[in-house]
Amino acid sequence: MPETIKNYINGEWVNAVQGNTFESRNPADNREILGTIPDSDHVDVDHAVNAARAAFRSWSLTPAPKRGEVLYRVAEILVKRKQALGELCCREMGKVIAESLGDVQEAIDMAYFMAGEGRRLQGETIPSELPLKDAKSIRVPVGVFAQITPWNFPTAIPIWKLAPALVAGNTVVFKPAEETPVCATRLVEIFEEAGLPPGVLNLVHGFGEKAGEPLVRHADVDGVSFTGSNAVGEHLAVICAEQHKAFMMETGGKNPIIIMDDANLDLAVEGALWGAFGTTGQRCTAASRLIVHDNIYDAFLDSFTEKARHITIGNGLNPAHQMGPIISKAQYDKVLSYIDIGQQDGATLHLGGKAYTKGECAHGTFIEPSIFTDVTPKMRIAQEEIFGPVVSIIRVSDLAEAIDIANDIRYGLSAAIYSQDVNKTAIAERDLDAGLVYINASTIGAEIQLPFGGTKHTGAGPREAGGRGGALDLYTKWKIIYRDFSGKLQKAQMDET
Ligand code: UN1
Repeated sequence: MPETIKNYINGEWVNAVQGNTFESRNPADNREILGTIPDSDHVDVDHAVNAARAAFRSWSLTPAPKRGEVLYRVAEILVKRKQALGELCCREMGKVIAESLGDVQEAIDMAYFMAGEGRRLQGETIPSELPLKDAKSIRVPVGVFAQITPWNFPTAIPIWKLAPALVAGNTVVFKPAEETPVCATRLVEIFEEAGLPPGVLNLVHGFGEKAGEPLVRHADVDGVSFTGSNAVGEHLAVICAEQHKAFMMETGGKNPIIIMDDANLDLAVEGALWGAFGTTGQRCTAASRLIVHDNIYDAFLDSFTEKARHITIGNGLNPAHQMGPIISKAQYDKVLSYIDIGQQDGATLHLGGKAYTKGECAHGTFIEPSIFTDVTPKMRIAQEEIFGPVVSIIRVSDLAEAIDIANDIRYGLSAAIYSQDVNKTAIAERDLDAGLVYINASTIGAEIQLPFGGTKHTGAGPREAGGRGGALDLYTKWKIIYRDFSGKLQKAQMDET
């Protein structure tokens, strides 16, 4: 029997008011239904926002270190449940168990990190230009936040958003991806268990048009944090601009790895495999373009292809499997259509390119690791985000050409270079236009204590993760306090002292 999942509003677990539901299924085996999920609409959203609004004053006045202590307890519970949450992530999202456990670990890291922010959250004291007067800046919470999260990191990304929002004193309505609602529910249960007061965090399940958009548009929502597609993000950005809402979006990537002729070849091959096929290519940080120097091209391609051919595909709960399924039939169709587009545009399908349906995999949405060669930089497969196990290899003859091609896309999330020449890596570090640059490492593996996000069409607004310079810049606004204790009228810019 699939579990009956509920919304969480004002500390109560409730069905959607209209009583409609949808199912969450295992993408590795679509016969397995993980839960029956409330298909919420604007009425449920309204209840959740009202609860968040009502809880805001008292939560914002709770001392930040106390708010941080709730997150500390969340982290402790996540540690205890890591295995169970990892297995659930694997069943609901499909990524292999080692990566699913990594997803939970990233959530743990963030919960501990933001718990500590409860004892920092500092502003500055700055000298006044006048005597007997002082000045300081303090961070204050923004208000009620709508947080809309993707399915590809069903544990980590919700905590990336929830932990900084809550420690900063905001209240939240959380609308998780419709593909991974059971994972989201387990997380909210943990916040409840950790002692978060009713109304501070509310969970509304459902789909973008019926639940997500009314949430973003709601007059009582002060800020929106969205991770997902560019199309949706850009649509929400317009709404938030019109309504003067705090906003951040983290959207697409088309991340390159440059492999120079002086690279450590084995290391570069390993990094390229991990970047291209880790998480079945379903990371916004996935490496979908390999920009390879002419002199090392054949050796690289041989080794890379050989290893990609041996990647084991299947249900991620089996630790022998290295690559799991594509999240949904819609994504699966999209990835296969890009494989057609690549061939129509004249690239050579060098490996893979087909659905993988052996044995039990016939019940899931699996695609083989797929490699395109003879790719030119302007082809659609080299420009557009595919979000699947498809990588394009582009041949170059020097570093300047490699960097130009790396930057010649609308995105700028992550970029990497493999080279043992310190001068070349320093130039790449300077010139790669991306929010994250990796030297002799793959495009994936960002750590939560540093800001995460990118340039150009990859996102807008403050960065995710990190502390100051990152998420806290979204979840707090500055208030500047001037205090005059001279007992007389002093005029800035005019009084001679
Ligand atoms: C994402 O793909 O949306 O660096 C996030 C990484 C992970 C986060 C990825 N730590 O790949």
